[in-house]
This record gives sequence, structure tokens and C-alpha cells, in this order.
Amino acid sequence: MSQYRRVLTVQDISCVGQCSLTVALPVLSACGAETCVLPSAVLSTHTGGFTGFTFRDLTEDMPSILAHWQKEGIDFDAIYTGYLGSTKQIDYVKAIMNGVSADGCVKVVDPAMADHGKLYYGFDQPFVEAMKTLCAQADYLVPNLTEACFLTDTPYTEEYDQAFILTLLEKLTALGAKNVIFTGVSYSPEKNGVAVYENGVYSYYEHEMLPNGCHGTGDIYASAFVGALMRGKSAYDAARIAADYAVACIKNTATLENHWYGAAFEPVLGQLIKALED
Ligand code: PXL
Repeated sequence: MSQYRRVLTVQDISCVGQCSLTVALPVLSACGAETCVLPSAVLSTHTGGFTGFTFRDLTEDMPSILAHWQKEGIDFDAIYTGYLGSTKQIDYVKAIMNGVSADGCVKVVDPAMADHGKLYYGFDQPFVEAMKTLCAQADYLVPNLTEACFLTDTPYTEEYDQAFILTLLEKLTALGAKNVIFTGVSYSPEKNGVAVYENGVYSYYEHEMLPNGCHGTGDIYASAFVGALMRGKSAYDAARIAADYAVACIKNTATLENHWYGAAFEPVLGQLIKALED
């Protein structure tokens, strides 16, 4: 393998629910990257559909973890952030991005905080404002439509055209994000896709629209995108490979009964590995 990169991913451990670290670790490992983790919180399950879950916020552990890594001279080729546990934590994550980046470190921010027009349970406007400041540090920002609307103070709508998406992309880069990989962009009822905005240049990868979605698909997407980037793929190719893999995961999940809480991504990891070899 030509590229062996060390990635740090910062997101929660939802013990059950196939999202966040229980997705990012296996997907990044399958892509061939050394994967280091910084758990932002530990929950018994994710917050999307379960009730009564536990939540242990790990914000206060972050400064001493950073200090230890710095003492050991540990640094990372990529830092990829997902679901974060508190507004204060976002400041610590920014310090981590500045403190343990190797030369040329690629910073990927998935502003995992909202979907289907709504913030996830527990998030509020101050969290959105803090997330905007983290987006400013991103080499690649990976929002869905809802997150893009929250981050740009745009009313959420499912009726839009390319001009609307371009305006959102411009506003997201105005926050400071260098490039944007905008998932779930659909210009016709039968098609879904990903808009890639790289150095101000728009491109679009279209794929089929599936009748069902799955919880955790955003995490699968962002993890596969980072993994493909680490394998030396271009942003567009990484966006395409991640989209095809997310589609395969959703299709695989649709074959199962009662698998409502996440996507069955593991049985189709082979497809991702193969796509990376092409
Ligand atoms: O997949 C996003 C996500 C991650 N982590 C937790 C969540 C969610 C979405 O609901 O609740 C804890």
C-alpha cells in the first residue's frame, strides 16, 4: 500500500446504534488508515429514536489528552470531527486541530448536529454558532442539507434548485471552510447526489434515490470520504466512492427486518475496499 496515514477522529461512542465511532473506526480501518480516536461522549445508544439513553460528556478530559499527545510528540495526517458533546468542547477540538496536526494535515468537519430540518436532541442555537467557528477550520466540510441551512441561517426547504445550493456553498465557504462536500443534494425525484465545491469550483455526482434512508448514513459517508482521501483519491473521487458505499449500505439494510436504528454497513465493506483499489 502506497499511503499509510494516521487519522484522528473525534466523535461520540454510541455503544449501540451503528453511528459515530462504531462506524468511523471500522470504515477507516477498512480503508487502510491507522485510526486513533478521541471520544467526545459516551452514550448507551444514539439519540435518534431511542429514549432514556445515558450520556457521559467527556469535554473535561480533552485538555489533558491533548497535553499528553503533545508531550509524546504525537501528530496526525488527518483530523476528522463528527458528533460533539458540548459547545465548550468545540473550543477544545479547535485547540486539538491546531496542536497535533502533522504537516499537510487534512481537517474534515462533519457538523453532525441535524437532519430532516431539525437539530438532533440536545442541540441548540449556541451549539450551531460554535459549530460555525469549527467549520472555519475545515479543509473539507461535509454537511447535509439541514446542517447547511443551520450553518448559513437559511430557512430549511426541500424545494430547491442548483442556484439555491450554490448560494449555500458560497455561504459555507464564507464561514472559512475551504471546500465543501454537500451530501443528499437532489435535483429530481428519482436521483440523489453529492455536490463537491472545491476551490470555488462546483461539480456534482448523481446516484440513485433510494426509497428509504437510514440513521447513521452521514457518519458512514464522512468516514468513507476521509478514508478514500487518505488513500490519495481526489476529493471528487472520494465523494463518489463514499456515495456509492452509502447507497450499498442502505440497500443492504433494506433487506433486513426491523433494523431501524442504523445501517448494516459491515457486510458491504468489501465493496468499499474494492472501489478504493480501482
Ligand atoms: O449519526 C449522528 C449521531 C451521532 N451520535 C449521536 C447521535 C447521532 C444522531 O442522532 O444521536 C449520539
